[in-house]
Order: sequence, then structure tokens, then C-alpha cells
Amino acid sequence: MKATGLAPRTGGQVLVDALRIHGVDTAYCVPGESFLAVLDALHEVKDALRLVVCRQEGGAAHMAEAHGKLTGSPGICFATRGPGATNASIAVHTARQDSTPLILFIGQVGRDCMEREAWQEIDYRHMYGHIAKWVVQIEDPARIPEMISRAFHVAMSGRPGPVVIALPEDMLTEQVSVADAPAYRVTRAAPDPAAMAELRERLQSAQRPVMVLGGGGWRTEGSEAIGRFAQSFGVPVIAAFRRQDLLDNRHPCYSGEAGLGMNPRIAERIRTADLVVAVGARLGETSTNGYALLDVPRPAQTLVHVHADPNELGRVYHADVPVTADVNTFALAAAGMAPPEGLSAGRSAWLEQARKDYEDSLAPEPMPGDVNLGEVVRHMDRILGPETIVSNGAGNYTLWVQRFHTYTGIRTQLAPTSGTMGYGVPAAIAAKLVYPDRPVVCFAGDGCFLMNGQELATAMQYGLDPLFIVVNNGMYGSIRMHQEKHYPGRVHGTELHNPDFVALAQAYGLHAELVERTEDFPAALERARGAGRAALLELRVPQDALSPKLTVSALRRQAGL
Ligand SMILES: Cc1ncc(C[n+]2csc(CCOP(=O)(O)OP(=O)(O)O)c2C)c(N)n1
Ligand SMILES: [Mg+2]
Repeated sequence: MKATGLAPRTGGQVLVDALRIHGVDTAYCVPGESFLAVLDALHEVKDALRLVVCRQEGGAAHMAEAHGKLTGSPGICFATRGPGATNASIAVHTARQDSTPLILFIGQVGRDCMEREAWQEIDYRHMYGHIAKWVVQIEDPARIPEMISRAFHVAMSGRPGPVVIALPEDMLTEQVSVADAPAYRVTRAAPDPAAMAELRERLQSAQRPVMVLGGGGWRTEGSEAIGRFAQSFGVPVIAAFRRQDLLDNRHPCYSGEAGLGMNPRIAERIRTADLVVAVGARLGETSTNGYALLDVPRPAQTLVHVHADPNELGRVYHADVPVTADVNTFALAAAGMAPPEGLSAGRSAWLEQARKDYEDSLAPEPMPGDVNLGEVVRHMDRILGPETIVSNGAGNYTLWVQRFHTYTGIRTQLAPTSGTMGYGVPAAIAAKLVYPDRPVVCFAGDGCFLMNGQELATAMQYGLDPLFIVVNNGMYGSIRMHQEKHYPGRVHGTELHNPDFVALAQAYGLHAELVERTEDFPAALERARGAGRAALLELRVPQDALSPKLTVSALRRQAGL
């Protein structure tokens, strides 16, 4: 140890001090003996840094990911080596696809037995090499301040994303005298003024412009500025898949979501636009109907592509105006540009039609069975109000949630663009930890719910009161839909025999009820809200109702069955 005049600390203490310097107030974990020294250091600061103990690392890491989405700062998760690290990997993938800042710490085997395939040993640089933004193993406790500083910078800068840090067990117990590093600072690239001038010109001459918002790193001022920009230039705004909260859906320019199961009118609007201004969106598979709405690599539409990561520009599409910029900085610059004198009649009509199509799409349509999910979502919106945060995972039930719910602005939606099942439950728990006073509703399918249903115990342990709405159709409905489309009538591997969800939730200590008719939902919702604790409402829906537009019976008729 070098003589530095600094008090010696264990690696675990240096790490926890670094987390506090970087502003961390919450960490999620499932404990492991591999990082006992960190747990002990956290014990020292337990009033300043809350440790949330979870039941499965997939739940813990998804809570940390949702925490990162909601706060805009890296979510923090600790998992043990081997099985803990493999369980947690699902959220590293989510954070990658969703561009969420996340730091996953993994207890690693001791340096003295590394590379022997010691007990639970994995080389995380290989395992996470492709899905994390950066992976490091800290071999020397004296370098912890440097590595933690770098981890926060990497997770937050450009396109945000996940960082994985392996912590050898004996490195965490080693004493070291080292100075702390200061808190990270985020750089925000500003758009090139020449590109902004070009954007303005192109917007002035366009007949059918659309803006597509997506990606990570958005903040309130960016979202508000993009709304002002859209309004002053009269541009319809389309949200990329599961990015519906980037602009308040009540804004006169908001025109719906380009995602899975896309409204054909939105697809047509993007396809026939003469100018697409993509801000933060990668224009990936889910937002382009499988890369069909814009030609690769040279779209027929004029493309202005704004992204924080220059590697995304020119990766799939050749943009006419590529702009490397932080989305918020771009939005503020765009909102400051002088708007055109007045919109041509054609441009006004284009905008009005886009908004009208969106508003028309909000009217729930009839569906088979006694519970109309569209009506349920609309009712919930009216009662719970604009502060509500809504989470979901993957499955066809999300098509109703994402179509009929009005997202009222930034950070009101927790929905994985990675399409992972099991996300809604842990995300809702994290939302309640970040915003205890806001209503939080998790929608989950019967399949989705049981992927992380064990985290109901975590909600109860911390006295949190989200509302869980389980849409029970007795099947992996989304896969059944594809099965019926491609192999009609040959149902295999998609049927589910479920537990009694009400009894299950009650066993965890929640208020729980079964709702079998739309008209019973309002009173059940009131009782759930008044329960004073977490609540679960199970909605029974028939298998026939595959999506807001599709039934099993219609598909079978088409197939002549
Ligand atoms: C972790 C994970 N495993 C598998 C899938 C594939 N998958 C997508 S949707 C789905 C079915 C979801 O079922 P459920 O939650 O009951 O919703 P439903 O479609 O029935 O409304 C499956 C298995 C996935 N997206 N994520
Ligand atoms: Mg289901």
C-alpha cells in the first residue's frame, strides 16, 4: 500500500463512498456471499443509501433499469456471480435496447482462483461483451474511484446504456488508501447550426412532414421544447415503439405510436411523408414495420436524423441531414428557431388529419367476452389522472394498454422496447420507490405476471402500493396469435393453466379481486384504491380476443377452419 496520508478503507467502502459521491440513493439487490464487504459498507450508510432486497435478480435488475428510466441517472443493481449474474442479464439487454443508464455490479470469485472455472466463475467481459455498453473487472481497489467515475460517464453519455462491473471478492476486502473521484458530469453535444438552418428550410418547403420521437436520454425540458417546436412548425409527432410518453398525448401535434401492431394510418403517414425528422429514434425494426416504411439504406423520404450517438447515423439509413446531438439540446435549439409565417392549407390539413386519426383510434371497439380491456383502460385514465405511471411487459394485452391509455408526458410510461416479458411488475415497484405519491399501475398478462410475480413480496416488504392488473386469458396470447396466423388450428405450447391469481396475491398480503364484467371494474378499482396497500385486479378475458382488431374465430374462418 502506498503511503498517501489517507485513511485506509476496504474496496467495499471505497465503492460505496464512490456511489454516494455520484448521487446514488437507492440500490437493488439479491445478496451473495461474493460481495459481503459491499453489504457491510452499505450497512454504514443505510440511512442515506436505501438497499432494496428483491427475490430474483431478474426482478432486481429490472427494478434498477426502471429506476434509471424514471430518474435519468444510472439505476444500481448488485447481483452475485454465476447464477445471480445470469439471472440479472435480462435487464442488461433491456437497458441496452431501451438506452437506459444502468450499472450492474457482480460479485466475482477471488483473484487467487480466477481462470480455473472456480465455483460460479464466469468471465463477464465475454458474457456481457455484446449487450453491455462497457464491461470491466476491477482488479485493484485503488482503481475503484477511476472505474466508478468512468462507469457513470459511459452509462450516461451519448446514447445511455448498461455498464457491468465485476468485483473480485478479495479485492473488496483489501485495504487501500486512495482519494475519491468527483461526481461525473454529462456532456451534451449541441447540434451544428448549419444543420439546424437546413432543417428549418426543409421544414418550410415540406408538404407532408412528420417527426418521430424515440430513444433514451430525454428530460422534461427536452420533451416540452419538442412540443413547442412541433406546434410552431405544424408537424405531426409520432412516438416510436413504447416511447409514447416523450410528448404529452394531449398535445395537438401528438399523432400516435409507430410500434408493433401499428395503426395502418400511421404506417401510411410515415411511408408517404416527404420529410421525416427522427429525433432520438433509431428507426428500428419495431417502429418501421420491419424496416419497410423507409427504404434501406436510402429512404424515399427526406430524412433528418438526430441522434446522440454518431454511430447510429448512417448505420441503417443514409440521412439527408444527419445531426449528432443530445436530444434535449436539439429540442431547445429547434424550439428557438423562427417558425414559418403561417402554414399552407395543405400542411394544416395534414396535421389536423394526423391528430384526428389518433383521437378516433381512442374509442374502444367491441371485443368478445364480458370485459372490454379498452373500456377498462379508458376508465382507469379518467379516475387516476395525469400523474399516473403505467408499466407493462410483453404480450398482446399491451396492445390495448398502449392504444387506449393517454400518456401525459415524460416518464409516465415504463414499457420495454426490448419486448421482455416480466417487466411490468418490477418496474411498477421501482416507480413506487421513486414516486411514492403518484398512482402506479402495472398491466401484466397471465404469462407476463408470473415471470416476476415473486416481487409482490418486495412490494409488501417495503410498504409500496402499486396496482397490478392481470389480464388473464389462459394462454401466451401473443404467440397463440402468431400460431393461428401461420399454423391455424394447431395450438401447441401456448396454453396456460393458471393459479388462482386472487388467492395468490392475497397470500402475499395484497388486496385482490376478480373482475369478470366491464361494469364491475369501476367499483373494484375504487376498492383497490381505498385498500391502503398494494392491490391486484384479475381481469378474465376470453382466448378469442387476440388483439383489439383480431379474434381466433376470424383467423380460423379466414383459414377455412
Ligand atoms: C422473457 C420473454 N420470454 C418469451 C417471450 C416471447 N413472448 C412474447 S409475448 C409472449 C406471451 C405473453 O403472454 P401473456 O403475458 O399472457 O400476454 P398475452 O399475449 O396472453 O396477452 C411470449 C411468450 C418474450 N417476449 N420475453
Ligand atoms: Mg395471456
